[in-house]
Amino acid sequence: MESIGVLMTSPMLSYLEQELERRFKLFKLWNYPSFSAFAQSNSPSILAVVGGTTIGADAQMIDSLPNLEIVSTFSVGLDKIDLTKCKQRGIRVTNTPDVLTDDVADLAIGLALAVLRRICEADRFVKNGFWKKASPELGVKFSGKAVGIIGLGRIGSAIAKRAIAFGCPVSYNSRTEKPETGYKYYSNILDLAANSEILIVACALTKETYHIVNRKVIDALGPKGILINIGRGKHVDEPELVCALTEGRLAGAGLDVFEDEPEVPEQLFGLENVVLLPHVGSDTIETSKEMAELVIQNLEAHFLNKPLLSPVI
Ligand code: 8YV
Repeated sequence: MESIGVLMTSPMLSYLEQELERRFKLFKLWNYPSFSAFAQSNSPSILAVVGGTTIGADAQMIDSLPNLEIVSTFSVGLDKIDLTKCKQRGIRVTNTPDVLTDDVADLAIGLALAVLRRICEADRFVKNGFWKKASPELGVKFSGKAVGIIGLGRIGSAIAKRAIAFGCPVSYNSRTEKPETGYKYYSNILDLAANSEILIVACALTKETYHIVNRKVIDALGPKGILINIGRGKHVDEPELVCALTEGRLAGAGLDVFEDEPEVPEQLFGLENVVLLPHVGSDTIETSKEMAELVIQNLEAHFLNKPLLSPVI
């Protein structure tokens, strides 16, 4: 397979890079001044694209690669891939489901605990030497709080399982009701928000879920509510969120993702009721390696004419 041209769109994990380099003819997009500069001399060589959450495979990229056969993304999220175009061109698409579910669900609960129990603030309190002079602020109890989950797929279900273990009643909104779960279903997101103390975004980003958390949803969650986002930044109307947090219309937020990441609204930097993470949902040593293996195994299966391990298309 050493002669098969694979385009990696951005630096993701050095292990993935090394393994792709060992097996294929790897092109690293970030070594070129622009995509067009890369495409001018290399586009016919590319049979596979390995994308991620920063750069996937958009219409322009797909159109410029006449021999593209497969897009294998180092992510479960598919929002950076033009799936319609891939379908039209008969290009296969794979992602990395299941292997990252536990980590992302763990982080959602971790963010909720961090915001409510003021873990980051308390850490700074100790490290800055304030403990000898003052008392830390009281936190808010997490166990037993009403948790609302937007999207009850693999990750949403794993969050629900964890929340139940904390004694939290769970309700959810998703495209279809899942009566077998026993959790309360709200077909209307406003009703879900109004009946939740902690609202967690765990759905896929699609045209339908863009800005699913808007001003109305934030106001329904209310001044005691906490928003946790481990989905995508574009699920939330960010200026509205910033406004609600600074005006005290929302109690706090735990955010792993942002609308224009790595840009983060600076107004959030000074807020103690907000915990900000640099999109690290699945970033553990164990899971990153499993995601990389899945990316590689999907590519190898494709080029050996074997069934794909995690096909999307
Ligand atoms: C990131 C994710 O890929 O899989 C996804 O869709 O958003 C995450 O798992 C990961 O955190 C890369 O940094």
